[in-house]
Amino acid sequence: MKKILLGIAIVGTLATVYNNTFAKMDHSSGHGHSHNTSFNQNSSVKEFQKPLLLPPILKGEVKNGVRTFDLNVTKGKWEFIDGNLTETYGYNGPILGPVLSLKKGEKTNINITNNLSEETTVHWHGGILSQDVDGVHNADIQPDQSKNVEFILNQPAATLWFHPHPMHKTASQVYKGLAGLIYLEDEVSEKLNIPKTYGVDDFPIVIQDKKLTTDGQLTYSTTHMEKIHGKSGGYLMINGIISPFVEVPNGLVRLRVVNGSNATNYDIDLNGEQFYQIGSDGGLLNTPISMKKLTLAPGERGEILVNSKKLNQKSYLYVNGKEALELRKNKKSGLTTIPKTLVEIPEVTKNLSNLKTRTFTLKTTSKGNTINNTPYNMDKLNFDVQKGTQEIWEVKNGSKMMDMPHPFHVHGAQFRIIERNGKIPPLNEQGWKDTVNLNAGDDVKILITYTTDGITVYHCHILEHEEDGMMGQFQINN
Ligand SMILES: [Cu+2]
Repeated sequence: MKKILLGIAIVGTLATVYNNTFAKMDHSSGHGHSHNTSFNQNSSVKEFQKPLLLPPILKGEVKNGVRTFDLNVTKGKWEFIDGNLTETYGYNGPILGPVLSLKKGEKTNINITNNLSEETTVHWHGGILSQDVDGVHNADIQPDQSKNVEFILNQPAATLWFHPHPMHKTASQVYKGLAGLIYLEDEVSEKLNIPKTYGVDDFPIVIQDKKLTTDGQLTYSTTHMEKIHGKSGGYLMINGIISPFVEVPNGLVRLRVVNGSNATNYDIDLNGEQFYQIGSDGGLLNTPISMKKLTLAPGERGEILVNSKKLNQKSYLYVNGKEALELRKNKKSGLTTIPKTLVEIPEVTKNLSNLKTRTFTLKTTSKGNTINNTPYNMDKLNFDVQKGTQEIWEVKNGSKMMDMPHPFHVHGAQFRIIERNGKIPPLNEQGWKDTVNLNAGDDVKILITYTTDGITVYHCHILEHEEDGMMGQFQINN
């Protein structure tokens, strides 16, 4: 009898919280853009009591020089809120996925099994890969089917990630939990004296926000407003945990931050304390960049070094002004010296005037989401290019009325930002990028080189915009 009563009491508490959620949702959608997203106050969650989830880091099994992995796309249950099980998706587990530890130039073989009751694909975001393995075209894996994918990543060490990319199901499957990381290392990154002990001084930090329904589920649907503004708000979480803590050594701590949200831009800071950005989407930067705030749009990554010696015993990583992760110092000592230089990134040549320029205007209107006023058509190529050529792409956010940011993502390439609104981009945007954020009215020029084969897509990484048509495709001719 007592037990039953207790059960009712818990349900009662949850219901209150979820009602709160709805109040917040209405508030945030009414105010529009994701940049000012308000998150739940987490009154149902004991803050900073749960440790940060550390996904297993897999080195695979080397057979005949090929590093092989098994990746099972599964359904699961996850306790976002204490005492409530939410139905989720995950790779090899109930939520998110493992970290695949890969080496540049090495043959990688991944055996994917789909244990969902709907089709899925796996896209290797940031990987310079051709159509046959990119996980977009003809890539559907039906329920209970397997697919074997083999590729070589011949690109600098970087923190990449993988997520589903099936037509019209990308947003819902990512939202339900499918996202894993790739730690790509090379000879340069292995020699650098930076934190690299996984779970000790080197941590994956996947930031997301998700709304739970009144019965605590992640049921995915989009209102008309969410098609315009993206699905944003609800509970802020790091690696699938609301308000976790992590123990860090006294010294340098490396955080590999991934914006894994569907539609929310995150401003990340340490309440005014300085930190250093050492990596962007496609690799390490030339030199560590001193910063007090890092902004990441959906799909973007940023690696940062935090010197915990300068922090209190307990301090916080803030996301959009909210304490998101408690950094708790343990008794271990860490590295103390930040290297002056990291990697050599070729300079973007000054003589770009003979390159062809293409223009892409991303626009959200009440009628829908388009690039160059055209919604995505899977049966139509928007243009074709010759393999090996370089072009300048001028990408514009034309959604002036809507004031929406659009993170522009290109598959199968790492590009460089040449100009942001007519100026040299900030230092932390001068490295390798596969996703570039455009605020309303922004005009960004990127330098892109085509080295892959087949049909490649580009799209807004607000997943609701992508699925509504803010995507295009082109053919790279051999
Ligand atoms: Cu967009």
